[in-house]
Amino acid sequence: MADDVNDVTDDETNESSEAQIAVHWREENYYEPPAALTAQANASDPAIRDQFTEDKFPDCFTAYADLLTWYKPWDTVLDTSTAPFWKWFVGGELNASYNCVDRHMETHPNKAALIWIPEPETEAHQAITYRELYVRVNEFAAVLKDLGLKAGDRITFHMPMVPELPVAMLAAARLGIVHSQVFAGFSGTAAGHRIADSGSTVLVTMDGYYRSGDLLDHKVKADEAVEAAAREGQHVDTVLVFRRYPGQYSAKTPMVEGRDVFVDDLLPAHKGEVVEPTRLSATDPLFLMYTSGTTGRPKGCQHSIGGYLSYVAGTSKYYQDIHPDDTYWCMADIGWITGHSYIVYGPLALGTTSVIYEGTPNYPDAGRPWRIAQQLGVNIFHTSPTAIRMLRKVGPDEPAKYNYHFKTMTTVGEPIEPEVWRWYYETVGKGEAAITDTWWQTETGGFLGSTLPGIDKMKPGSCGPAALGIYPVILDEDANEVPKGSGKAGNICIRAPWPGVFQTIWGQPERFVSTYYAKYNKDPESKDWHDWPYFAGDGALEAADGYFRILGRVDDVINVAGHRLGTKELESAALTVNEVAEAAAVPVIDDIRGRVVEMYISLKPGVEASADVENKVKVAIETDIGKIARPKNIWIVPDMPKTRSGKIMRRVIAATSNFTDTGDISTLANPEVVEKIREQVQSAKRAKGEVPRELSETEEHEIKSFGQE
Ligand code: 6R9
Repeated sequence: MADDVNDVTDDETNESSEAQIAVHWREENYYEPPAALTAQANASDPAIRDQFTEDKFPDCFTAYADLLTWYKPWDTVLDTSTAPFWKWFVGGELNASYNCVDRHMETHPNKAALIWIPEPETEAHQAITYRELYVRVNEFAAVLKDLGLKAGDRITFHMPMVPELPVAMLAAARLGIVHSQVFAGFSGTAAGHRIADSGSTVLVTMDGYYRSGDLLDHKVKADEAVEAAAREGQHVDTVLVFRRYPGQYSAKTPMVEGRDVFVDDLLPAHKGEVVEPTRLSATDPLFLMYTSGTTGRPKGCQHSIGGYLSYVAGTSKYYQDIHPDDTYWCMADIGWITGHSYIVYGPLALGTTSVIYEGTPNYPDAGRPWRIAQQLGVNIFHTSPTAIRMLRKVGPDEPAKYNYHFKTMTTVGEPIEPEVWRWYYETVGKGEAAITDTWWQTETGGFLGSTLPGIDKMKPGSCGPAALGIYPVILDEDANEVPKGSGKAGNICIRAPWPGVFQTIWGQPERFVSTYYAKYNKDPESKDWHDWPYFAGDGALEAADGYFRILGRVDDVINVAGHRLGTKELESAALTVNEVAEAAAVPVIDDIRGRVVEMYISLKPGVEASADVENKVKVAIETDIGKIARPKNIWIVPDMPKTRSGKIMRRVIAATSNFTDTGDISTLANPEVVEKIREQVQSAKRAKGEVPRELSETEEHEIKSFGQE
């Protein structure tokens, strides 16, 4: 496969030519890891790093694979013969469901595997023991088997944060069915595109779920999804509908005869049924996780069974410091990679207790997370900077009111500001917990950069050093290494493969190579991993102490509250509105959500600007992608600033939306429009009180280089 796809151009690596910027920021003080944590930590001796030095690569990662139970051990740790489609633990056989369920059921059946917290506080939480999980996973696997699904088939889930989701994932994994969970907050249409892309014939959903106090009708999205998939030529035979309250239908949308089935109607026929886990190859795919990129088509990142599961087990052990007796709560959604790796697969592979919360963190008030922590005795906590900023804003004094004790706390998804970090550390963590700021991606399966919580000093705003066995390098545009301590930023790359790295983009192997490997590859024929640095698409710099500070995306991706939204996807959605001639999405710095989207629209000749058109654009984006992508503002402008070749200059409108200097506009075909747009947008924003604070140097850089070709 690799041979004919290596000869490609780097069509998605259009980062700014000034990626190598000098970045000056105040060096933050170090915080020592808490002594009590170190005393019990899985990684308590700095000598652990010696086991992962480059001369021990790739064999060092067998320490992670050894955390799993294998039917058959591997013959080759790393096979690079189809570079850069790396193969880990080749020849090995295992089953992810067996590793996350059966083996713990054998040793500690009565321990809670999952604790589910419904959003309404009037509903009791549900603890699901490993034995119960085993029963539920087997019964649902029997349902899937009955539908004729088998290893290698794909299945799409569009499920909220309920225990039925991990049950369904583990049931699919049991049979080798490749699951693709789409975030429940995404629209039916977005789910439909992903069903079509993956070629799924079965969709699994739920009738409804709670979000901020409302019981949402979620089933309606299944109907939209099936239609959207059909438009792309993919037929869905069966929609399996879990009911939020078994036996009672919570949605208004009718069931479709012959296609939709309630899962709770099917289960009794499979009561107590056992489905033997399928022996699968380590290199078989476990799941797809879709994410956004530079083009409109989402990327189905394909993760392997053996490499991925080893990597998330190993990193959960050393970086989250998970022990079997811990109560671990990651507040992320399972619809994102964080939930797959660090709610379901990592923690369950280690046999711990993983908490799942249905709702929003501040429902019914900003004390909710800390009440849950107190009630369940959560001692490891995991969330995003957006959630921390929001909880800090709405309830800065809430954590002190509750009696809980965290030993480690993770943050993931976006850079965290030092002030926010300090609130997390002092107020949420009560000064007792280590913070791990973990940098990684959907594509990478697990952490790439983070401190080891029991060993390393923390530095607010930096993720810390490279994770064990990960060898990053910062390269400039000419592939020169940007030395650590130089105060200069560049493109962060990972020199060597690691077991958690995704295997390919489902159905788009050329794009896999061109987006992630072509940029710094000198010989497309090379079978030597040294020739294939992984291009992460993030700007970063390395301080003299070897700690990395991640600056953000260098491609056309807008990171909203830790969720990656592709500008092309946003723009294509806007362009489905008949009146719209052109659309451009840009990021705006936001104190809670990190970045939010603003959309610029120009209309077809003869069409008048109106609130109606604005509304249509908003609805189109919500329908195509989901409410999460809803733009903060939609600006209907007379014309877009363009280059002479007709390309929209996104950096100019981004600067306008963020009240920063638009930079050089002398090369524009229509420079006069810039002033007009500025006047229109900035006066409207002033009137709404939306003038942002002064931007930091790196924020300013991001805005100024946004969308630059
Ligand atoms: C796990 C996840 C990946 C992008 C990534 C980067 C940003 C993630 C970060 C961070 C600064 C951190 N990012 N963690 N930036 N500090 N600790 O978030 O995956 O949704 O694919 O996003 O998020 O820009 O490239 P994903």
